[in-house]
Order: sequence, then C-alpha cells, then structure tokens
Amino acid sequence: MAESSQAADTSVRLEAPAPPVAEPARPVARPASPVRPVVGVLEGRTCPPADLIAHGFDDGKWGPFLDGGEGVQIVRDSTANGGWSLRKDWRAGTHDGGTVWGLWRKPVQALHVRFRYKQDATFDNEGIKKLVRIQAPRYGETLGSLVIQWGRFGWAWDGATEDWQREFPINVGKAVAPDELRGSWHWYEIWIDIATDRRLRMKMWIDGQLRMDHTAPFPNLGVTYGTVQFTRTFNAPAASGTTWLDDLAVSTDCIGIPQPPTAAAAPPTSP
Ligand SMILES: [Ca+2]
Repeated sequence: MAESSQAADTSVRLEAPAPPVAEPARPVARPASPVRPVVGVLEGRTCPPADLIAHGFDDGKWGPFLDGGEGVQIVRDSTANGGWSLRKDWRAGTHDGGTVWGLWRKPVQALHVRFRYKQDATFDNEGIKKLVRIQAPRYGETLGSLVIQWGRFGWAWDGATEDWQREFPINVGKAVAPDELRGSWHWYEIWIDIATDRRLRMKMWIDGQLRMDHTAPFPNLGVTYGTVQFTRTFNAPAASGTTWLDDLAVSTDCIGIPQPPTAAAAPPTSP
C-alpha cells in the first residue's frame, strides 16, 4: 500500500511537477535599533564591547547563557532594557536556587562581570545570597563570590582559604545596603585579577560608583576563570520575593553602563 502510494506520487511529480511554493520574502537587514546601547562607560572611560560573553535576553531566548533549571524565566518586562529580563520568584525555606550560567572558551585570570539587577520593593535581604560566583571552566574551583550576607554586601575569596566565609565589605565611600536599592534596577560591575599569587585583587561598582576595592593575601590556586554563575543559591530566605536580572556580560576589559549610540557618537563639545 505504502509502496504503490509512493510510486503514484512519484509519477505524478515527474509528469506534472507542482508549482514551486512562493518563496517567502527575503529578510532585509535592518539597521540596529537606535535605542540599543552599544558601548559602556565606567568611571568616565569608554569600554569596548564585552569580548567573552554577553546577552540582554531581548529575543526572548537564553543566548549564550544557560538556564540552571531552578525556575528562572525569561519574561517580557517593560521596566527592563530591551523589554525583556530574567525573573526568579524565590521561596522562603532552607534554601532556594536561581542559577544562570555563563561559560566561555578563553580561560583568563582577570576579568570584568557586569549585570543589571532588581529586587522587589520589600525583598528580604536576610540570610546568605550568592549573587555572583566566578569559577574555573566547567563548574570548577570557585574563586570569588559577591554575596548579600544578612543585609549587607560582601565579597568572599571562597576556595582560596579555609576561612572561605571571610567577608570583605563595601569599603569605598558611604556603605550602601541592599535594602536601599530595592524596587528599582541597578548596575553592578565586578573586576577581579588573580594573576599574582597571594595578591588577589577585586573592585566592585554599583551604578558606576566604586564601592569595593580589596587586595587579599590568598593563593590563586592556579585557577583560570571560565564560568560565572548569577543568583546561585540563597540560603535561608526568610520570606518569598522576586528578583530580576538583565544585561549580563563578561569581558577582559571594562564593560560599563551602556550609553545610547547617539550620545556615544556625539562629537566632543570642546575642541
Ligand atoms: Ca533585556
């Protein structure tokens, strides 16, 4: 039955080929959106495009980042750059995870990690929340984590010392607490450099202002970085709440806060 049906079908095609289906119109390359930021600025310095990994989720897809399978959703978000962000609804309890993975091919010992982050207006900042963990390639040794520990920001060189929970606080300017930033988007950028053993370096900026600047006498363990995890695990969240992530990027140079191309391309005002 199937054979005769195929034969008949073939014969029909040979004798009277079906008219070709009209080809869909070729997509025409469109100019970049005029509102899409292309360059970033950090402390007055123009930064090149991120060279390791970057994505804003504005196509509704994960792009080069990986879903950790812990309930993070790509959502339409009128408050986010490009109209899309990553949303995670956290559950109160012993712990909850919301991992977003970023992996890149070129191992490095110095890099910038930049992201945009928002907590709901009443978000609970107690407990221990790993915002960013930077690691060797393929889920290897962790050497550097930005955390919120019991209501304050901290940096841990976890992996480098037995005393891995030793925390380095905000130490530049007036300390800012996570609670002060709830309810709106904020830019974060971390720089770490572990190229010199027992002289580990880091800086962290919030909304372009330097907030942390630490050097630590810990071993670098020969680690090269190839992985970053965003919003890894929140230990002991006392209350349920929601956070959003966007504009994730990792680069060997500064990344900065994106500026509209029109502003970036504007000629200097002074000769
Ligand atoms: Ca976005």
